[in-house]
Amino acid sequence: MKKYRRLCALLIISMIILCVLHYSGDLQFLYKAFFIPKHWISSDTDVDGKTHSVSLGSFDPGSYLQPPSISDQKDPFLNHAFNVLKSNDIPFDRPLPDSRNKRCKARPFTDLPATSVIIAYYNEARSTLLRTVVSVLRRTPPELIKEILLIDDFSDDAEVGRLLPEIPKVQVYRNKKREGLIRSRVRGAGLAESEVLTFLDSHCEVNVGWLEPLLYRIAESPKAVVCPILDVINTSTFDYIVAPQTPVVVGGFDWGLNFKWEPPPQSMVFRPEDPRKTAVMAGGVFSISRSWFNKLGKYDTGMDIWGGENFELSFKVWMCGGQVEIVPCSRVGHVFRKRHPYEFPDGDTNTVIRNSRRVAEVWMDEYKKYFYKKKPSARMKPFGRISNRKKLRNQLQCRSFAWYINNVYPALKPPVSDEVMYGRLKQGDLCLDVDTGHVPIITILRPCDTDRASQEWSWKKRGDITNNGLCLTANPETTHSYILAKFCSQDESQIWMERKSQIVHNLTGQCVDARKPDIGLVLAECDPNNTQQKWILPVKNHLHSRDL
Ligand code: UD2
Ligand code: MN
Repeated sequence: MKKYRRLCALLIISMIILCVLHYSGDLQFLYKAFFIPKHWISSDTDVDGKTHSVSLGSFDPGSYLQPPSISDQKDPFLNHAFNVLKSNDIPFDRPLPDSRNKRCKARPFTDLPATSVIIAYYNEARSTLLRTVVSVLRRTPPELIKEILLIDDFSDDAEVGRLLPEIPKVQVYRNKKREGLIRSRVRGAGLAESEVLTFLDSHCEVNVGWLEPLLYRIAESPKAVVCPILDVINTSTFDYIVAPQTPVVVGGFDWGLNFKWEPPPQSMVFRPEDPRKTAVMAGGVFSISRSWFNKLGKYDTGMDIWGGENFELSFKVWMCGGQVEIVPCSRVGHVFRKRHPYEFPDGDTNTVIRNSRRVAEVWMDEYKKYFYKKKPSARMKPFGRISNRKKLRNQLQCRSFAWYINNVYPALKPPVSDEVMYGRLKQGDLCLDVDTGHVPIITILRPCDTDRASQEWSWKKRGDITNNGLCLTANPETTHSYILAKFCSQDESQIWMERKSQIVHNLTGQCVDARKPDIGLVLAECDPNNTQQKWILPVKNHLHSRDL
């Protein structure tokens, strides 16, 4: 009996010791040393010149990285739009040339917040994905990285992510269906526990001291959304090509919402270590305070697969009181590809146009007409509901897109246009609209509705009032004093003048009158006292004459 009691006590004590070892972070190394075979690698030099050991836990890179598939051997660019054979040949923990300006090295950073790294991936190559993760662990002081959250966007091969959580700090979440990078990142952000979120693409390599200047800037200015300079990893050779230090390029775009790199405005003088304002971010690699990201409504989860989310986030950051910046002391390499290596369920053009249209409709106010001018087919593409995103913008009390253009991106000039006015032609809460249920199409008054594009009229210098290729038309002989919407023809019947809030028909000298709101708008003798002839017109366009 005594013997039995002693055995029990021994068992309990050893279980307690095991539990302590298991749950105590400090002693975990002892526990793991005994129970799990471990792989260790050495870190690169941190920003302060020190190194640390990086544990890969029980993860074995050798068995993770697999021989190339037959199709990869036949054409190494086929599946990933980069040379996957070359990538597989390069060590997963390779050294990189330190691409920072010398002045970046001397800067001490203390009291930085920690970050969660979020990487969404879809059918990424194992070698690039692993190099992305390992580069983060090797080039970041451990206390600054809380976790690395990988969101597998329902890749064909679920195994790619299955072994990675053996690496300490790495967690993998697999979507139940393909969601696209936007909803995948939002999922990652929802799981993240740190104060700061840092997003990376799944084929990056972070360089020495990449994170500290980003976190430093956010600690200093919590509404700053900060991007590193992106160095180029060559798609064929996987050479790491250091982006030139001068000029540092910043993000810009054209009215079709196509992103481009540009030199910063010439008037700006910078020290090499100063953050630079950028009108938009490239999209994939940046840090943002988690609470700021949440307050801004994260990303628009109505957007699919790829594209447009960088505009949505950049516009709202600027318009709602923050700023988007490039921090030149932070450097991250990225494999820039020439084509999408994956399919888009709805086609890439359709998807990007749909996403861009959501951005234009929610954020670009009257400037969205320039987007449609550049992408006429966008008008025909359904883009889902946007009322919640508009509500969000109202709640946040964000500034106008005109403010954004004038203050953040004055280099983007409106296209030359012969437009004098653009917007709604109103009587009280009613707006001039078309009734397409009739042939010919009649014009009517309808309750104003910002979602109805048919209420947005462009009044040209010559006098035509047009919407979507149709012009207000009245001809006493053919339209019987009704005002119709007909294809624009440059005809006299389509010329209108403004006179003291009245819309006067040039041919007849009569006025647009809403006396029969149910039947349609008509021409009638002008009467300055008739309220049914009085219109609230949009402000005159001061932009159309600006030089380009
Ligand atoms: C750029 C951005 C990218 C994103 C995109 C616009 C950089 C370096 N890259 O395109 O981050 O902002 O512009 O949307 O600024 N992915 C998924 N699910 C998908 C498709 C992609 O998870 O359905 C992942 C993909 O594995 C990658 C990331 O999203 O990690 C970005 O995709 P990409 O590398 O094809 O985009 P990129 O670099 O051409
Ligand atoms: Mn990418």
